[in-house]
Amino acid sequence: MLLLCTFLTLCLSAVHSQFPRVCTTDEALRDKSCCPAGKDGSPCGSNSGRGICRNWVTHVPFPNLFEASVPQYDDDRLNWPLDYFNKTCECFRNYSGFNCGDCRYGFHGEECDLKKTVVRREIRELSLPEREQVFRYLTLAKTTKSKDFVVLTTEDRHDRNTYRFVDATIYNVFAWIHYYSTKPIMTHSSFDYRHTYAHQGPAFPGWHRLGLLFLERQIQLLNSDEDFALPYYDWRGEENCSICSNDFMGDNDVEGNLDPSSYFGSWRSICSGFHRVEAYCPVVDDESQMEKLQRQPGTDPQYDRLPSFQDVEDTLNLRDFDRSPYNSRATQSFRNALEGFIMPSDGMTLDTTMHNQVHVYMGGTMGQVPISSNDPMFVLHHCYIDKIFELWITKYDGNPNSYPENDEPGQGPEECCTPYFPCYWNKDLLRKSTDLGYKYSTYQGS
Ligand code: KOJ
Ligand code: ZN
Repeated sequence: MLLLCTFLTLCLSAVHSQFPRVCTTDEALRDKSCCPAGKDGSPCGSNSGRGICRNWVTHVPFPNLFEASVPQYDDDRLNWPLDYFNKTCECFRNYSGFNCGDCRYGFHGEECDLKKTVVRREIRELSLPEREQVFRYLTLAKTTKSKDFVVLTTEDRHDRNTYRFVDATIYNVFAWIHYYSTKPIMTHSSFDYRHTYAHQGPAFPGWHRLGLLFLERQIQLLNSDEDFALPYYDWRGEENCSICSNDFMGDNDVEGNLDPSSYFGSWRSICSGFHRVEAYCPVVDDESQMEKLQRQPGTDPQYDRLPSFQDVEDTLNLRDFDRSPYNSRATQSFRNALEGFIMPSDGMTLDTTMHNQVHVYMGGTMGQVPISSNDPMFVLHHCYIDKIFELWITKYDGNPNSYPENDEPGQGPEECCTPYFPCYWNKDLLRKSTDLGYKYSTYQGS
């Protein structure tokens, strides 16, 4: 019975992100078609009514970027995922994934008709065996090659002939997704640093929510543990990082090296060399070239504090999800205070607060946007950011209609959250977390 369950779980592999291995063959890329066979052998599982292969419906382009006076763009991520695929699976009912072989988040079972809700708890709420299990699962994800996904690497983003799809471990696919979203947008002659797909706009909370769902689901499948839930770190009012010790996320030396004997002491960062704007993830398959994780909590005198209880309360008092100009200068915007570009207390003064403040407080790997997701601290931090997002949704009855029209590339309400695949509309992540299969414990603080 156990064997059968394991077999079924493996067959229903989760397929929720770029790039599906089977869609990166020369043939699939040439045909721009990603409609792989489902379990029944037919494209998108069409013979068993799971889905169909369909032409992509084009989305509204980004008016600001395509005005006649601005340079031409040839960034592969614009109008996601059209540069790669214009034929994809449309899955019916609760089926999901690139071949409709999986269930939508929040559903399980052979017919994907059973609802489930896992509970994400504060890391200090877990017993020692529970915590060690989380760390074991994360380590297995860090060391197990993804069978469903590959990642993109190139030394020269302008030359498509140099693009290569290569193997990565499950955790590294997750880290790569964040890396890829943060690269400046490429024009024919230069790079546009003003926009990014996951940050500085209304997509920020939902984009990170989808990343966490992806990692959580991958870990559930890897361990045949449908109940697995990611933990969070509620950093409110901490005098120092109390989980930066060897029984939790690891101690570090004065140079910022994680203690080699701590759980994550031997982890290395995929996509080191991130500052090279013309490359995608240049360091991807040579272990020895990858930097080890670095962390220096509280050592930068400018950023030596974590946000307070009051900061979180003030952020939750901002009623508007986001406001014009929908970037890092938006005032009275819940999203911009949560992301941490304005002070929550007045919703106006530009400062490094909340989400950004925690990144720079941690320093090292966490403080560098393109590679921050390599540190599992990123996962715990972003789960708490997602909990605050969820508290806002509950307080103001947030729903997809609360998501604003805006001109940031890839951040429109009905644009695909970039680079996830298959497409999730940005606005569809602004909904109750129980609709997506999880909720948060009520943790009152330490
Ligand atoms: C890392 C990130 C991020 C912000 C910062 C600090 O991933 O989003 O560091 O500004
Ligand atoms: Zn981020």
